[in-house]
Amino acid sequence: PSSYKVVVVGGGSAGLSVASTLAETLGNKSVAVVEPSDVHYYQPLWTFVGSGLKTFDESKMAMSEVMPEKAQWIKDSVASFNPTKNTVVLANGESISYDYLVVAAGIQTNWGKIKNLPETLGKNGVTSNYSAQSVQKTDEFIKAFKGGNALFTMPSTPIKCAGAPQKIMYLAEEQWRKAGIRDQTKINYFTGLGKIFAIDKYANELLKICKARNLNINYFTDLAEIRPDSKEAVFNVLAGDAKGSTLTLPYDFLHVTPPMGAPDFIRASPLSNADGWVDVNKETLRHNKFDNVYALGDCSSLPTSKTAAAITAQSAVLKSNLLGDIFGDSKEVAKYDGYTSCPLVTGSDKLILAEFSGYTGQPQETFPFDQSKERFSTYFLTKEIIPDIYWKAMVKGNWDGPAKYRKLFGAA
Ligand code: FAD
Ligand code: UQ1
Repeated sequence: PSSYKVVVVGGGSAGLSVASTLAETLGNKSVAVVEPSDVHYYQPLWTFVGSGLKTFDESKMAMSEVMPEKAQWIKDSVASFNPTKNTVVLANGESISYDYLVVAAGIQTNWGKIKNLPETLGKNGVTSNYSAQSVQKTDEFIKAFKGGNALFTMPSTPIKCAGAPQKIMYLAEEQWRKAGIRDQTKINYFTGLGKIFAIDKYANELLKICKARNLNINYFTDLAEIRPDSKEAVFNVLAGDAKGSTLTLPYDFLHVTPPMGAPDFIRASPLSNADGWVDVNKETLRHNKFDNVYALGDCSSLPTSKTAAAITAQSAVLKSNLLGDIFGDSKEVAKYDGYTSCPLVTGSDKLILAEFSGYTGQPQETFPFDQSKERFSTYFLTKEIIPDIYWKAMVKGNWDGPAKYRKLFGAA
């Protein structure tokens, strides 16, 4: 069987940001990346693609272009893990052994958990920014909309980028207002959770925007079924007096954020915790049972909000600790502080840049101004500068996130 110093599972945002540095440091063919996809997506751009502000092509790159030159790309999926034998088994049955393992396989979108969603997605006004197959339909359906009932959903499960389900609502509302059909349009947001955003500083501002723009927020309501023939959406009511009942609403436009969860092959493995995520120490990113295993990004148990921005800080910590293991140096153990960020786009020229620690629940803002206020500067940064940072630095292993700028600007 083939053998590598480090095997990285997944060539997404997390996998590449780690594999690039490791391959560069450890040399030719010491690092393997197991990744089945031909295409790498910069998914944060999909909010902009779904509202016609960026093209789909700008969100993708051939995997062969972004795969680190000195890494061995194994174009297959991992089917199972044998951490006691230091091997992974591929879908093709082949076994690969490693000295160190990094798991970065992302989160699984569970479309099938909503009745009739797989067959209705991308048709008759039903769409989602959460799939490469339907994100362009969002833009098409927003522009074709002639008024009526528009629904936007957010599930009760953990998801990647917890702000994205509402960002597209703000962008759609703006378009419908500009098209002169706003007074013929009712907009409802349904969330399975009890808050619009986890951190109050940002939630309070978002609620003001919803009120001012007549966006109706419904809490503890979880999409369960789509009835394409009658164009109705059925929600489970999760709390309150009507708990246990269902709510049925007609729709003319429906943006769905599907339930998500740990990937099945991780959940079924010895690496997972009770919830299915790779069970790592929240500061060191080292596995809680297997010392030579690390994880980061959306598939990890790290108890913070799942974003690419969070990975910028996580990858720096992981690389420092893993290279410390390999070279046996006694430098200080690096610790992740839970940093994450969600650029909450609220219009085609403004944004609230939420930055916080999921561990403390406190804001961790980079810039010396109040980021909870809508601004053009942070919109421009997110739309025009951060994508460049992503392609030119992050996937090459050279972006550790904004922590050093935060310090430069004087924050603690
Ligand atoms: P991914 O980037 O999803 O990569 C996982 C990789 O693992 C994939 O390439 C996949 O093919 C591979 N894989 C899966 N299964 C296997 C297997 N069995 N074997 C081998 N490989 C496998 N983040 C932000 O920071 N800011 C934003 O504004 C933002 N907006 C978003 C908007 C939308 C609509 C979406 C969908 C996401 C957004 N995100 C945002 C979240 C961000 O895209 C993710 O958090 C990030 O991509 C996670 O990186 P990852 O490497 O963990 O997973
Ligand atoms: C970031 O570094 C990053 O990764 C490249 C993102 O992913 C899309 C982000 O959304 C954000 C906000 C950051 C943070 C960067 C700065 C400059 C605040």
